[in-house]
Amino acid sequence: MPAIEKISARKILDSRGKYTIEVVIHSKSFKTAACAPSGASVGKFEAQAFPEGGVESSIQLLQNELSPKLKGMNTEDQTEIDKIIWKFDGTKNLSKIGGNAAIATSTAVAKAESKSKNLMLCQYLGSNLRLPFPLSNVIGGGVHTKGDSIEFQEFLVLPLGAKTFEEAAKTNIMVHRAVAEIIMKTHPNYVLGRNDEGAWAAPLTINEALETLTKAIEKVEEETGVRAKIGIDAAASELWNGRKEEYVYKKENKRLTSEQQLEYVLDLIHNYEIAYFEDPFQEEDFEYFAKLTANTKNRSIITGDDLIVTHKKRLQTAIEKNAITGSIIKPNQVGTLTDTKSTVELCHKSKVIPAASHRSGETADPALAHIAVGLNCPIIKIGIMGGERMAKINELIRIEDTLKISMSKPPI
Ligand code: 2PG
Ligand code: MG
Repeated sequence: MPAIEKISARKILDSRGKYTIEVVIHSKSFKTAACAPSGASVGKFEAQAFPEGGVESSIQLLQNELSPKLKGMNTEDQTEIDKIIWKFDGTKNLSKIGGNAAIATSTAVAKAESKSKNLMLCQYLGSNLRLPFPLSNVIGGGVHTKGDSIEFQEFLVLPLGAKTFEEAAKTNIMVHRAVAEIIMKTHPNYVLGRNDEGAWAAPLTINEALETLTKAIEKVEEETGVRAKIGIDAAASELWNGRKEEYVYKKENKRLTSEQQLEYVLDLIHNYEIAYFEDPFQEEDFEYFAKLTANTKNRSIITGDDLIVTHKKRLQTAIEKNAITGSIIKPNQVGTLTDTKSTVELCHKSKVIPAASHRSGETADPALAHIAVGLNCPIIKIGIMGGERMAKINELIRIEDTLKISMSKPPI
């Protein structure tokens, strides 16, 4: 139960080479640090990562104004500390201090408390701990990929048949490798590169990507016996032309109305057995999310990311409208651990599957692994390659090895 002596912050670089913030809580006996990630496909309703003045302005405010307010407070008082952060900020979207400064502070407080109790962060955050299934980006497009990339942002793998986390992580790596081998055969003239999340970037069509991924999953299942399914994050807000009310697929040269998008998504789910579908519609369209959900019960986890932005109120709306069966949980979208926790609690209460998620611009902070386990999220959306993704994967392997806990029940 350390008392906060002061809070300091510095700017560090994220995996995209952009500045982000690291916050350090100083107490008498030790210091704990936490870093915040940043998104590229940012939801309109999420907390603003940095204020007008950028990361420097966050640091100044945090050190000169917020730190004195939190001085002397006990790191046990997470809820109270998070309340003070909101009160100090005074805006609806944390635009004064920045959502990234807020979440890094909030997480560093929890780390300090768990350290003082000699617990792993996940043990401090929750009970009945289970390991999440890693939902991982294998082929990438959208705003995470440069050039003439696939319109959907992410083609993911979900290793539902894995018995341990380590086996699940290994399965995803094997699928990632198999995809490269297949593309090298089908398109021998391509040079393959990796995008912001370590997914393969290749000028494939949506169908080609799905066929490649299907073959790769089958090949790996033949070798290992581990069953896996495909997931998609369409990040459809990025495709949406609000003025014309249509989804624009530039590369595929087509424009779809919401009704046509619904048919298209249903076809994909049917043809490729897509077990997880994130943001199939733009971030304000609860209605079409609900239509899709009504048509896909038990077949695919229809998940809101930009739709929910980890906000309890938006989740409540989605629940009332039966719009989703899954919700992305990105702590920096909402700004504090207390808010993150209460959104996840509402998910559990309402049988919505919470998927703890990384951002496309990440740091090596492994906290997300603990948040996923501690808050009982059966899915963690995380990449396959890259040190900043591995930091979380390896942390989950450590948690599995240290606590000897089992996997969550497969979410679908
Ligand atoms: C998403 C995320 C992570 P970003 O849309 O789900 O994959 O991307 O961090 O750019 O919002
Ligand atoms: Mg998303």
